[in-house]
Amino acid sequence: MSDSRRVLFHILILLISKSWSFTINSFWKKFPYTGPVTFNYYSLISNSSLIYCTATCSSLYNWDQIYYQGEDCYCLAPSYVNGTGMVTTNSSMWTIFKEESYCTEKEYKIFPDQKYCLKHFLTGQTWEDDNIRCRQDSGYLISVYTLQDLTNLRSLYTHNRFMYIGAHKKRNGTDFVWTTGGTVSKMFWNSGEPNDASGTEMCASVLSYGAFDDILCNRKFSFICQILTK
Ligand SMILES: [Ca+2]
Repeated sequence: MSDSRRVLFHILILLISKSWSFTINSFWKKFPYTGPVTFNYYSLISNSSLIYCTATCSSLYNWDQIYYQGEDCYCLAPSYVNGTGMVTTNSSMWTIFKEESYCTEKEYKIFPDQKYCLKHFLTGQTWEDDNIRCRQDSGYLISVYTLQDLTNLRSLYTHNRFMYIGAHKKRNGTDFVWTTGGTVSKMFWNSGEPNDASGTEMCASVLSYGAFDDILCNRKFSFICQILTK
């Protein structure tokens, strides 16, 4: 093998090993977060190229990181709720869709036009605990993208106390983002909110009349879980 061919050969091997190791090792623990953190936002784009995945995650969803394997692309972002939690490697973090029959089994109310079902849990814990409870049902703390979503939420919301919803703020961020993706529309916030009153109001809640307020994440509030349906 000539010198130039040898160099080319080594470059080729390097490229192959790099791409192979990316596929194998591009896992959650690769992400450069040093503190305790839970990845709470995620979205799956099937049959995606790595380039499309990268561009879409960063521009469309403003996610912090991606996980790309095979041709599936996961957009991810960490949450920093009170510095608690751990890096999660559980594949159940990824977006899950269920059949409507699953909602029926779990006693969720089905909203077929919006392709989700909802259930109100009267006894709530912290935002993170409520979020975990929804995940146990393969669901999410409720996201509100439209006025119809808000109407659906209020149809189940029968008390007059705060309730956690599925949005919170990224560390150093100014926008509240939904766990199912996207930012919270300005029209939903109560007048003067989000005001970050204590400097640590990282989680979103809804008031009985349907307006949002940013509040502390460690309060204990009831919540609505949302299961996305096919
Ligand atoms: Ca507030």
